[in-house]
Amino acid sequence: MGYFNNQTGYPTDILSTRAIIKRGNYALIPPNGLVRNVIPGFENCDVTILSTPKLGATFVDYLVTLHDCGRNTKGFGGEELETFVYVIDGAITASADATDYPLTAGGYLYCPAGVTLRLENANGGQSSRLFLYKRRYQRIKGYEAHVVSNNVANLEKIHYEGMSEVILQDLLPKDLGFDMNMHILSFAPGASHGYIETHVQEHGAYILSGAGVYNLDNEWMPVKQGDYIFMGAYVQQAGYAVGQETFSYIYSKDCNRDVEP
Ligand code: UGY
Ligand code: MN
Repeated sequence: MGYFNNQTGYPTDILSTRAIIKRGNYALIPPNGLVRNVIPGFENCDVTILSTPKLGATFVDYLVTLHDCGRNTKGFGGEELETFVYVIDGAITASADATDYPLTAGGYLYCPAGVTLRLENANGGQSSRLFLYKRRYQRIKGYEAHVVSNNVANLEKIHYEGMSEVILQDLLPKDLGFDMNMHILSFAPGASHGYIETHVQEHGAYILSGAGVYNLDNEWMPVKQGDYIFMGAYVQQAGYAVGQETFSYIYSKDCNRDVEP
């Protein structure tokens, strides 16, 4: 149920949810239960805020539906904020300051701090869905990030840690000017991580396809396309793909910076 699935009104069964919220640790947020958040600058859009500092994240993630004439032309991001948009489905024009980037499904645009991101639906009257991210940029002397736009269809498919059934795609350059990256990890049915990870970096992950059984904080739970997962610093994490389809998710990861004691 919920606006995101066009299922509102009287319930047909006992109210229940798969959502699990462990602030500062991890969260599993399925599409049922999402609500709209009004954010100045977004017109003809449904916006849902996902991870925030209130959940324990150092970044903010959003799901955005741009309806007919949907747009944010006021600008998203700011002086010290880096932003990233990924097109889940549909077609949009994204702009980095005055430069336009037409994006279709799988297309993305990264704007470094100080470059404003603008969004406009371009899907012939149909809606477009976006995964949107922002974070306070951690500057280091001598390095700069820059605007990046591409489509995942053009990216190298890397065998993840030697496993041909698990494919990694890096959406941003491995350049010290970048303090974060976006990746897509895709598991063939039956494939899994090689081990349960424990690391300081945080992730915000949106499941693009398929289904899996995922370990968060050493608990196994079913997850599927449309679910969002926040993984906080150090939380145990790994997954198995189940069913017939490739289990694939896009996720952010902070990188290339030391930690202040
Ligand atoms: O890059 C990562 O840390 C990634 N393998 N984590 C994850 O999939 N949960
Ligand atoms: Mn990880």
